Amino acid sequence: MNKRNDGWLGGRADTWPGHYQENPGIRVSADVRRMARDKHYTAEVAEQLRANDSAQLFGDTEVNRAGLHIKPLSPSIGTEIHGIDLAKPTKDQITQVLRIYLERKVVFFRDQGHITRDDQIAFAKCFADIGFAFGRQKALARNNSPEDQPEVLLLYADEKRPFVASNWHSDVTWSNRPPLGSILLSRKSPPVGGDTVFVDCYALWDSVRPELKTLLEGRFANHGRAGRDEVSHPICRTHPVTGKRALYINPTFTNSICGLSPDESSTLLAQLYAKMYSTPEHTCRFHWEDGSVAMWDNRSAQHYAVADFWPHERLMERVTLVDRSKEDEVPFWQDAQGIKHYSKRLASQESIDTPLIDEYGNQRKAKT
Ligand SMILES: O=C(O)CCC(=O)C(=O)O
Ligand SMILES: [Fe+2]
Repeated sequence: MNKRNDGWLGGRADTWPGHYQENPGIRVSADVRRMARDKHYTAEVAEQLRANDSAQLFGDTEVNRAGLHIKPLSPSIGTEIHGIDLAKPTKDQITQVLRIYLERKVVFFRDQGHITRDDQIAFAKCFADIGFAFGRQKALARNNSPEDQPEVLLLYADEKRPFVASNWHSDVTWSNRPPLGSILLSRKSPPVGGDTVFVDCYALWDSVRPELKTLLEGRFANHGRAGRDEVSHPICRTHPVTGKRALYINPTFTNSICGLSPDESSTLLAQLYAKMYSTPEHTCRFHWEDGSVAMWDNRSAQHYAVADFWPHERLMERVTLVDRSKEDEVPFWQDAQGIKHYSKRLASQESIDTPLIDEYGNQRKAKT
């Protein structure tokens, strides 16, 4: 009879030493091996997490001074922000929303059904420029926009049109300049189902094995969709504002890893996806009510709309955010020397003046 030799003792999963060791590490970039032998270090990590959780639960003086209350959906990602009217936010509230958004990767608001499309656009403009459904790409999505408002994307589903984005992705990674985020408002939510799940891509990068990180850092992957030339993006993407690193591949648009054979590439992608999408610790799940709003960061999170609400109606209205800085919206990987590495494959209509590298990560001199 075959015996397991991985230390599994049976019973609860957390009695498995491997699980015990990995578990605290899942929550914070801590050296789990050191934690296993250094009690003081472990106590420091625990203290850091307690302080972090308490800040997420109660907010800090800045949050409270802006009249906001916050509620984390999970330790890793997602916070509901209460006490704001998106039709008339104050300057302080915008500052705090931006801060929480960058830290938590997605934020949510409730009871905003009264806001008009113009209000939604005005709120979005407090943070970024407004794009089209595909960001800078002027092409409109196959879904509709109201005639006079091409910036608004209507995502409608019902018995006859059961469309929903039920696959893991961050938006439009088949473009050289994917939109940085979106603000999605539910005008009509199904009575049950139709939640959206978000995953923390910083945590996904942190949990890649160290030797695999070395292989993936500075490496690019090809992304595409039918009828378009492929583009490439760094697998490990540095967030242009927070400077943190995120795993930036997704099974919806990523076709292959540059510089590997097709077999090697698909095996490695399958391994990465298996790990990425089997860790509920890195996710949060948002249940929509009429008037709920989600504002997410495509650079640090992916999302999945759960397709379990057919035949009910679900109507969402989205405004797409693009970076005010044209340079920063092109995904890059920043190395230890601070050099930003961009893909060289910028289609002519999207090209910008930035230092470029080839798809294998070799730096090329920027034209000055
Ligand atoms: O409908 C949703 O919950 C999300 C849809 C989506 O993927 C998007 O708007 O980018
Ligand atoms: Fe999406």
